Amino acid sequence: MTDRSPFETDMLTLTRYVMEKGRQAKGTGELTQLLNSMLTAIKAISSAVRKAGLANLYGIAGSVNMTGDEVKKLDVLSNSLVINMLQSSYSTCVLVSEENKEAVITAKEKRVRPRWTAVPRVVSRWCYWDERGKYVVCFDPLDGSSNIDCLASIGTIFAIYRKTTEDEPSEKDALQPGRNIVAAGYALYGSATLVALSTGQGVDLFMLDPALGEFVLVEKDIKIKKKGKIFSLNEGYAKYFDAATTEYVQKKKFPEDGSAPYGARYVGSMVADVHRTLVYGGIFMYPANQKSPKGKLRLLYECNPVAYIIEQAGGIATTGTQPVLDVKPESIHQRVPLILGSPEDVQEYLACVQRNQAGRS
Ligand code: AMP
Ligand code: P6P
Repeated sequence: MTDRSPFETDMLTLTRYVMEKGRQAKGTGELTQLLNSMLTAIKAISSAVRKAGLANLYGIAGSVNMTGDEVKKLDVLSNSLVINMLQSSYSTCVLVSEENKEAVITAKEKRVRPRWTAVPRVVSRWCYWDERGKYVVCFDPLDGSSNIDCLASIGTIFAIYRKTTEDEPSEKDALQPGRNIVAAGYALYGSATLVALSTGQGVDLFMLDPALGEFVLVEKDIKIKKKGKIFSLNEGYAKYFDAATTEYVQKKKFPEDGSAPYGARYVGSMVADVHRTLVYGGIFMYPANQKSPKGKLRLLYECNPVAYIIEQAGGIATTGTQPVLDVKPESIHQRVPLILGSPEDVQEYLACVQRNQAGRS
């Protein structure tokens, strides 16, 4: 009788996966520490999101609950979790968060520990060590938080860069193009909690097994369809669309080649819309419009991470005029237009852009 144990005994957890990749890379272990610290924060956020209603976490920052405890908004709590987990990983020097106006610089801790000389009680020298590491992390701790109260899916998004100068850490270290990303990913708090992660060799998907408290590999090296059947954007702004977006959306609704119209899907929570696009194919768009001339989404901690994931999965991510990952950031909260998804769908949109630019010139 074969052993039909209900428990997998050799599951590939994300913690194990990250450690294996770290060993293969023959690194110092700093990035492994950083990734596992990020995953700890994500597990804690997942727990808070699932308990929010019970734990009265929906409240507005600064309000107090019936027992007099301060009620933190979920995104404020999530931000603290990520900052604390990353800074205690001894691998970061600069953090940029959607929740913080300024970059957070990891303190250069001075640990003082007297070393006794031969003469007892004479302090010979002080010891210092640096709790800073070499990585810069840009993150949105809880994207789509306006959807929390209606229980729509929300997410955490992050991108990791190497500090490239010997200067004192500052927000300038975060102003790197997405091409420099070392690792990026997102967590989706939906019907289950999922992590999509890439360290430059494709995209792997992991699902949180609550019984284990671990993320387990569910799909390796996922690739996006060449062409999908879904378009995703907020059509409530149709009045503000530019000519290219208007033309493209019209083509999806009333195909000229007699093919079936595309389906329309829009959650209004970017991680949910991007993940659906990755898994089902199609196109997600938050283009510039008259209301948001640079688009709404933030380059460093929303667009770059998802653009990196989509490119690693064989898709395209563009601002409409250049690949997102080529944009040289000018400020840490800079916005850019974002159009991403299946290559053939994005290329069809770009053809509309070129036609309309030609029409204007
Ligand atoms: P480290 O010495 O840990 O900072 O790693 C040096 C470089 O090796 C990183 O910047 C990555 O390019 C690669 N690397 C290290 N650990 C990992 C990992 N766990 N997964 C993927 N790549 C890694
Ligand atoms: P709109 C959520 O607030 C968010 O930042 C993204 O997650 C989402 O894609 C976008 O805004 C939705 O914006 O203008 O369509 O409500």
